[in-house]
Amino acid sequence: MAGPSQNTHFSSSGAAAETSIGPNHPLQEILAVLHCGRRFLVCSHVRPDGDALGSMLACGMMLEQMGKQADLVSPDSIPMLYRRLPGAARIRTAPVPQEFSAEPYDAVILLECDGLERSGLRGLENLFLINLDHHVSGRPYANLNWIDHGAPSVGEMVYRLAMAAGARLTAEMATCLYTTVLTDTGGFSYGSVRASTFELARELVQAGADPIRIAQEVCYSTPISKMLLLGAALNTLHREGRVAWLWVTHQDMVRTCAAEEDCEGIVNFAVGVAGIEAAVFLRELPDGSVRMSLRSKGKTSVAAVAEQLGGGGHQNASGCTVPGPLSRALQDVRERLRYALATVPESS
Ligand SMILES: [Mn+2]
Repeated sequence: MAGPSQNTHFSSSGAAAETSIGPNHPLQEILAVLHCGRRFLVCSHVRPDGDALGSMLACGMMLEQMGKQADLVSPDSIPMLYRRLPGAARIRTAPVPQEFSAEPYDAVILLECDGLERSGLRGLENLFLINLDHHVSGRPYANLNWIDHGAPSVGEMVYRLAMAAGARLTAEMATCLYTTVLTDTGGFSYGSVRASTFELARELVQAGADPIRIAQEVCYSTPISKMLLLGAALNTLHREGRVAWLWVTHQDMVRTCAAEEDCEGIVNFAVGVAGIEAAVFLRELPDGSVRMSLRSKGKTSVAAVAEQLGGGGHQNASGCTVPGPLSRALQDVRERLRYALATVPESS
C-alpha cells in the first residue's frame, strides 16, 4: 500500500477532462490502490442526499465486482425516498462504530466530503484516504485526491472509475448512478449540466436504469409531513428584487411532525419564482442555530455566500449552518445575497 505522504490533486472543469485520462490522472492512481487492497470503507457526507447514497452504493458494487470487500457506512439515517435504491439496506447507519482506526481497511473512499469532518465519522485520520469530490469547496486533504468541479454529480466520477476498472454496468448500478445525476442536477436543470450529462443518462438508461420509476420515487413520493411543512414555509415566502426567501421555525417542524429530510427541496420553490435569481431557505434548529440552503439560477453563484458563512457547495446550490436567532440570520444572508447579485447583470 502506498504511503500516506503521497498527495495528488487534480482539478478540472469541462468535458475535455473526460477524454484525457493519462497514466498520471488521479483516477489511475486510485485504481491502483483499489487493485492492491482487499477491504475498503466507503462513506460520504452527513445528511446524505441522492448523490451521496447513489455514489456509495455504486462504488460498493464496483468494488464487489473487483472481488473486494466494501463496508458502506453513513452516520445519519437514509432518507425515506432513497431507501428503495438497490442495495440500500447494505449501508450501515447509526449507531456506527465511533472508532475506525483499529479496523483493517486498506483505504477509505470519501465521496463528496470537503474534509474528514464532513463524513461525520471519527478515527479515519490514520487510514489511507481517497477523496472524490465535485464541490467548489473540494480540497486535497486526502492521500489521493480526485476533484472535478465540472462533474455534475460525484456519481459520474464513480461511473468513470467503474468503467476504468472494467466493471460491468449492471441495472442496479445504473439505477444508483442515474439517481445521483437526476438529484444533483435538479432534474437536469443546474448549471453543471452539459451534453455529456445526457450521454451518461442515456448509457445508464440503456443499462437498465428506469428514468420514470426513479423520478416517481424521488420526485413523486412525498410524505404528508413534508407537504404540511412546505405549507408553513410557503406562508413565509417573500421577495425583494431578485432575491426570495422562506423559512420554518423549530415549532413548525414539531407541529407538522417533519423530519430533517422533509426540508430538502423546499428552497427550490423560492428559487423557482419568476424573476428570482437567488433564494434561501432557513430552518431553525432545536438549539436555536439556523441551517440555510441556498439556490441560484444560471451565472449567479451562491457558493461564495455559503463559504463566507462557514459552509460550502456549488455555484447553484450551497448550504451552511449559522448562529441564531432566525431573524438576524435572515437579515445577514439577505444582505450577502444582494451583494452577490450586484455583480451579476440582470437576465432578460
Ligand atoms: Mn454531489
